[in-house]
Amino acid sequence: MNVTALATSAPPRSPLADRLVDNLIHRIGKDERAALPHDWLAATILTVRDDIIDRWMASTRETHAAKSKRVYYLSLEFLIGRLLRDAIANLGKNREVSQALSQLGVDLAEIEEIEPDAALGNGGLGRLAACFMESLATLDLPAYGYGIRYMNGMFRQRIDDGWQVELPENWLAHGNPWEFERRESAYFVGFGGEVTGNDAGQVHWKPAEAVEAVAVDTPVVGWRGKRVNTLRLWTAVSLDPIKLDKFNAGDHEGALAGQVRAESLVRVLYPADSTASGQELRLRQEYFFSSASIQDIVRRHIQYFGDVRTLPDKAAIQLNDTHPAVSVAELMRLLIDHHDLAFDEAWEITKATFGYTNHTLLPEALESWPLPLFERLLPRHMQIVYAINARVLREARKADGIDDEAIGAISLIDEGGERRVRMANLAFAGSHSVNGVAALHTDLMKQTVFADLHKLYPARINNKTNGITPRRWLFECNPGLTHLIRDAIGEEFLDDAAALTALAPFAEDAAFRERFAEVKRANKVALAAHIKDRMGLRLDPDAIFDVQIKRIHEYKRQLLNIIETVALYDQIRSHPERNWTPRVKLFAGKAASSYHNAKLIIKLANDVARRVNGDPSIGKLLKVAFLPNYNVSLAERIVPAADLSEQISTAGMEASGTGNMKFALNGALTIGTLDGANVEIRDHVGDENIIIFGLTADEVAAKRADGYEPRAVIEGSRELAQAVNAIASGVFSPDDPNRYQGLMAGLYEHDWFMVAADFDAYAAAQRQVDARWADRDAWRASAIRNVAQVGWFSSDRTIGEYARDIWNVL
Ligand code: 26V
Repeated sequence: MNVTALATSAPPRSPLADRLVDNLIHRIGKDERAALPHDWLAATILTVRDDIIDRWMASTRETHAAKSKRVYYLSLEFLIGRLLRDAIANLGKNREVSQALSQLGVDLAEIEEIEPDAALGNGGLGRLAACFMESLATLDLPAYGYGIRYMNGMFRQRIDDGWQVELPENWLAHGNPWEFERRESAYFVGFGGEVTGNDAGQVHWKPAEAVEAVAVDTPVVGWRGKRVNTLRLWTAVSLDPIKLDKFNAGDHEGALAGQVRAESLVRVLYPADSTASGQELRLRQEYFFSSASIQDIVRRHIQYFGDVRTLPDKAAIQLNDTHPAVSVAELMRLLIDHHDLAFDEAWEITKATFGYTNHTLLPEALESWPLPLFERLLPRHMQIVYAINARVLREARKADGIDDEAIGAISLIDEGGERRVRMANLAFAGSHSVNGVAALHTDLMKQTVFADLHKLYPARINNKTNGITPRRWLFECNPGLTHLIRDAIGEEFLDDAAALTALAPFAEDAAFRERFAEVKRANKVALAAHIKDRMGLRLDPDAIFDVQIKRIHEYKRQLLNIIETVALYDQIRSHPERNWTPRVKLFAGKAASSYHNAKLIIKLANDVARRVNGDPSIGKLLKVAFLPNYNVSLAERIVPAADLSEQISTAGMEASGTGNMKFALNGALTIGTLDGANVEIRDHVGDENIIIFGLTADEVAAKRADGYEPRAVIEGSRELAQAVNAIASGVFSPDDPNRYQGLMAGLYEHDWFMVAADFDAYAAAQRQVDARWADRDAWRASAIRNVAQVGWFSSDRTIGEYARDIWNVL
């Protein structure tokens, strides 16, 4: 036997490879030969996790030793996506792990692809929470995220004959090696019952029902593994999981009813985003996680610092929208009923501890609860809300320039019609800081929904423009571009995204532009292969990849994009002799299951795709695809491959947007309205490197006030009228010609989202895109300038501002 040959065919395994095998055998219970890809995934996660745990404990010890102030981010959504690639990248172990696995005959990229995508959120608000967690760890700030461990997160979307079908996403099916259940960190959370008082003025709440909230912790690794923080998600356990008497009497279901009821709290994420959902279970979820989190925070504070009155010095609690707003009343309850503080002192502590971030001004998304429901579920909190309200209204009466109408708007109780508790007013009153998520949005908060509260507390509202983590949204999703940038400007941008500005001069460098274009093309080829594989559709990587991916909502105006696509299709057919720019229109996004028009818009995109893609006279000039099941992982594939980013909401309606930032960072040009953070993106990249069109927020407001008549607008635009009428008359739905009649009639009758008003400007902007694309050097230079100028939109910058201005931890 040839000993040398044997030795070279089985090279020595690295210590890491040995650890991988050890974990595979001893923790997964499989040997190398029997291991399936999922077993390798689990073994890899456990191995990487071991390194994380050491740093995790070190981080906690450091925080204790330094007696640091902690940041608590309360959010009903954390859209974290897959964790393995992110953890490996942040630990700087990419090469080491992939080499160790390849020694074992396993491809790292392949197992990364089978990790389930943790979709514990709907959209922007949830993804922002995930980016913030990563930046908090990166900036070495001691922080905890608090939320719910949904057993089923966001639904999985299937497209059946063009229609959205919702299926449960079983992300925990193979277990979750990232998480640690902490049985010892458990709290009672009560609901209902009654409140009694004694002669000493003490109040006692006796809930009718209670569940136990149990902590489940996931480590969050910062860039370069500097710090590991905790994402603490609550699960619910029945206090009486099985009633043995019932079970023994043969009532097997009744015996388990308690556990089923407890579990219902953590079963599903509400699959709505900006649509109202007035359901009792939602309020129960909000209180469940708020109460457990506030109890945990207060317990930790007492344990380390002894005195609840120093809470604001050692804890900053940020409310991610109003979903955790009942926390304000919960902290008041604990301070007054359990720690014997007077109301006034409790109130000062509460305000000094909380900050509130608003993420939408859409009236249907502003949470309010019917008073009888709130009172029945949370009788003690109802009393506290009344007491807070009395105090706020007393302050309002004393202030200058606040009339009765303003008092009505400031009140925590909406008295118009059925009485309701206004969660935004509760959050505003109970916080020392209230922030918007982009400059325009913050101005609109002051002018509209919060105008009177702003008059009463003029120092409270401030702006913190959103950001995205460059680790996930550049380094991990676009390694090609990352390497190219590093070759050009060195490594500083890896630790400070603002240093990307050094790339700007390379826009003028022909050789660099060429390499930049090669990277983009490779990303497009990879996406095209994925789409070919999944949908059987062949795309031309040299066409413009024109992308709109986000939740489907009328205000985001996917309909504007689709109607323009139809108009373009018409134009190409009428003038085949013109020099058309080949385009690929990509759409992806989920619609709230109860949102009829949003689901119809998905069907329309699919109907248009079928017709256009099947029309041989169009050839490669236009292709349309609706990619099913949009989630974080799909975004990570699409974003690096985009040429054109559609950010076309009705001005004044998109609070910020964060997809806009991801695309610009990956070298796509934006076509967009002056809405949300688009305004600031334009300020950073410059007018020449973005395509802005359409009405401004002020113009939209003025048009609405003046009485906008969309019919006249549609009839005045030949291109628009033809497209709308074609859709309405069933050209794209021959199987059901009336399918889109109602949707199109809505445009004629009210067009609340001003699709018609902006159509001509949008179509003209698209032709301007074609013209720019024709000048390849100019397009590429613009794309490079986008990359160079949007480092400011790093969530590190955003978190730095929160830390300094709101949390006082810098
Ligand atoms: C509202 C509701 C209402 C009831 C049922 C469930 C549910 C879930 C989420 C929401 C909040 C919607 C607000 C939201 O997602 N806002 C988005 O926040 C992003 C981060 O700040 C921002 O970029 C987007 O512009 C904004 O739409």
